[in-house]
Amino acid sequence: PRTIYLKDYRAPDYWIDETHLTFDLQPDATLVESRLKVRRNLDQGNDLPKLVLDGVELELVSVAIDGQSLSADEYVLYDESLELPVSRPAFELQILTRIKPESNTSLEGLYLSNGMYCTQCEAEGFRKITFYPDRPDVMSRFTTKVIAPRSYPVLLSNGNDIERGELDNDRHFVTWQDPFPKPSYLFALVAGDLEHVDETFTTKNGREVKLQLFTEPRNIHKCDHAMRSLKHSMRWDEEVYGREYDLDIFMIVAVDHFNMGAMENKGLNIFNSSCVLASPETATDAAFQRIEAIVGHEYFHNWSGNRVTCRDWFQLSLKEGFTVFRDAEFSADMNSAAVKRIEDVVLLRASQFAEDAGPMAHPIRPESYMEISNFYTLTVYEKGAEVVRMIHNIVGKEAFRKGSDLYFDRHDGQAATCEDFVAAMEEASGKDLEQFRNWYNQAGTPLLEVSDSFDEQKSEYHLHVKQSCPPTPGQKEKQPFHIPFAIGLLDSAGKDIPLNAQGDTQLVLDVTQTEQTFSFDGVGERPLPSLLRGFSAPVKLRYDYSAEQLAFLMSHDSDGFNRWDAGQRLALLVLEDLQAAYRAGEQLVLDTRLADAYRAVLEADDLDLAVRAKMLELPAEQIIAESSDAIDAEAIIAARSFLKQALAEALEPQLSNWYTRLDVEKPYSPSSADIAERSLKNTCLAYLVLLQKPEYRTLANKQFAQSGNMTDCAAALAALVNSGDEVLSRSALDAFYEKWQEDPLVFDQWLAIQAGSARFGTLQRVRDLLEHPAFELTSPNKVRSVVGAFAMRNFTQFHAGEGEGFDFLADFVIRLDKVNPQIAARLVTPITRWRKYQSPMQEFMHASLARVMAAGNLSKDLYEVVSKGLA
Ligand code: DPP
Ligand code: ZN
Repeated sequence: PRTIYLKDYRAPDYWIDETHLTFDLQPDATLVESRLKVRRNLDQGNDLPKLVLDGVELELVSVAIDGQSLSADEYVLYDESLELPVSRPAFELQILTRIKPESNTSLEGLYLSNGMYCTQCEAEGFRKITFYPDRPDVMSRFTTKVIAPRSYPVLLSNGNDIERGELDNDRHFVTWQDPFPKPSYLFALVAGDLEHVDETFTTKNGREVKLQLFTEPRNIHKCDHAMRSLKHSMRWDEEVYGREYDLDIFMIVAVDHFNMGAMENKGLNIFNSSCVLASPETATDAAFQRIEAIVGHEYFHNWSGNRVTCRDWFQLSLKEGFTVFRDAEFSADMNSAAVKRIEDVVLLRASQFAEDAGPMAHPIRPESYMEISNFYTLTVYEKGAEVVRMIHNIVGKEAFRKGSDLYFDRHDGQAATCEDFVAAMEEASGKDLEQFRNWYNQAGTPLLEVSDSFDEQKSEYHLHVKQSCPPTPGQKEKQPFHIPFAIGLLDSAGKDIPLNAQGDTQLVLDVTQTEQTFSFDGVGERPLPSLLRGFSAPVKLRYDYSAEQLAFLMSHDSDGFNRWDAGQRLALLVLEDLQAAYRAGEQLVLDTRLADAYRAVLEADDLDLAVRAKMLELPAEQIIAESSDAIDAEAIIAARSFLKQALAEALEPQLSNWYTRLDVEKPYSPSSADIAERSLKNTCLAYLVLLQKPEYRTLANKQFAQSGNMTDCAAALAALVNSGDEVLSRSALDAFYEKWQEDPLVFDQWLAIQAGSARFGTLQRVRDLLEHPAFELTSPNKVRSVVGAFAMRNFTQFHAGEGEGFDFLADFVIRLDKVNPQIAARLVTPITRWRKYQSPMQEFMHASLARVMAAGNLSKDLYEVVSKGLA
């Protein structure tokens, strides 16, 4: 495969002013007629170079220019493109192609999902529909006529429905017109036997917008939450960003087979059903919150993505990083802001840091790719959002809003770059972001090493900060970053010390050099620093805290995030000691300082319940792994599972107390207060079932059998499955299956609980699940629920034995690559990180990865990830 470079970007030779499409839908032979108004881009010259259109897996039926059909010797048809002669600077091009939605399992382009036609065009799926300049800087006005048998009553595309009618042979059609020019990746089409719920939204300027959510009839009762979330999003974007919706209709369609979470097609969002459908009986709190976040995310794209789109795919973070930042702030406003921040940082530390330290590491604006699908990553999305958050924090809230207004106004209707965004922020705020731009160019997670000194005589306190960034593929040396470093200083009573004449107790230090010292005077006693408050930059922080100091911060820091983070750091210290003891063959003993700190968390009377639950969660294995240079999986597993068990024993009275207090029956609501209660209750339950006591298993069993909502039911099931009680687990799993086998989204949870269980999800069990009659290799949700849950979220069982799990993954990925390359390339990542592991795990992983390569004939997607993993 060919590598594409950012430095090679060139504006398009031709514009497409209008795109007229007609689809005659048939499962094995859909005809796509496209009429394009083509115009020479005169900025590129007055000559008339050949017109090159992208096209993949298309059957070309005919081509005509201004009504003259071309014969086969007048054009050149390549594997992935069509080259046409041009003799006029403006002309109409007519192309007829035939495609087979039925056999399209890649889920890019036009395909069938449970008998429903749908599309996914981002990033480069449109070229599987028709020949087209499939690049985001070519924006065109689309008119789309959809023809289908009447057994597909609902026919949708982007924009407004302008005409409909009946045709012969029991067929009908609907024509849609989108008044906003858009790139091909935002095109969408849906046809099916769908029901819908309708609502209206009145925009701030009094325009009525019709909101419609389409699903298969069996799911129609699961739309309320998404609809409510949509209205909240629309209001929020008006209030916080001044952004109003711009069409008369906004539609969301739920489909079962979908590679991503959802897609922001103009006026017609298409969602993975798992990210839109929910009812209290079938969806967990986490799902409710995910739905709110994703509905918001896709809606927010209408401005940050659609009205202002990306010039090229290297700029992906322009829309994704910004939109993730927007949806994170939306979720924070709708729910517990502290918990949202904690969850985002956990994701970053557990998964993005690993990406930044692995063979696919890339800056949020990559410099090259073979397959762009591989760059829809945590780096582009989550780190990209952190970069926008840093800008927000550097320029301040008001200037940020001015900057975003300027950006939207200046680039409305354009395909923009990351540079355009930073420039708008710089201009609106008057802040110099020159050095800050390094965040866009450089990969890797920076490390901040902090030490301090106190001059008692002069009452002066000094923070010494050193920054570095490890080498990443293609980038050995890094320039220093501009890192906003939020800090506070605590006195011995745990109170914040004023840090300047104005009495501020928190400052954001501008770390810009490799080494820097910050001084504070008038400090009466040696303070305890609270560093990187609120996770003010996506970096690793090293400061030599003692266990006692961390316990002190856990109960006194005025920054809620840092209270939680001190707990994480303390747990990591303890886990490090336990790993060392395990390796030395010593008996593992519980560090009572951690038990005391956790007890204080349980007993504190001022602590938010949701934050309290988060504070009782030990760092995930991936986070522990990330904090060591050479991962010793066995020691990590032994240390963590010992610690969990020991904490359960030490804190039994408090845990059981909380469980009893919160175990009250009430109608389900996804409010943050109720979510907090369920979260703490189920955290306690998860600890309690580890004690070999029948009473707690009875409790779990009772909760499993009696709870009326999926949050409590699934938590109880997971607790039982993790308890190690084979009989109870089996019978609960069977009962769950009996009850929910007809609901694919609940069935997915049944799969994931098993495949993801440290106790239950063994390799053999995972193999059995793949053989389950309801498992489908063509369903990304099912694949993620079994193989994703095992290889990415079941550290214990995936790393068990002598690499059998890695071999299994290799075989599976080779098989999946023939069906769905995008998902195959994602799933293989765990074994591409082999370099970070100790021997012999490292050799096992490497051998499995090499086997994938040796299988040969890999898709571009999988080839890129595997070859970079082996390089
Ligand atoms: N659908 C994906 C997202 O919204 C890609 N744009 O992030
Ligand atoms: Zn997005």
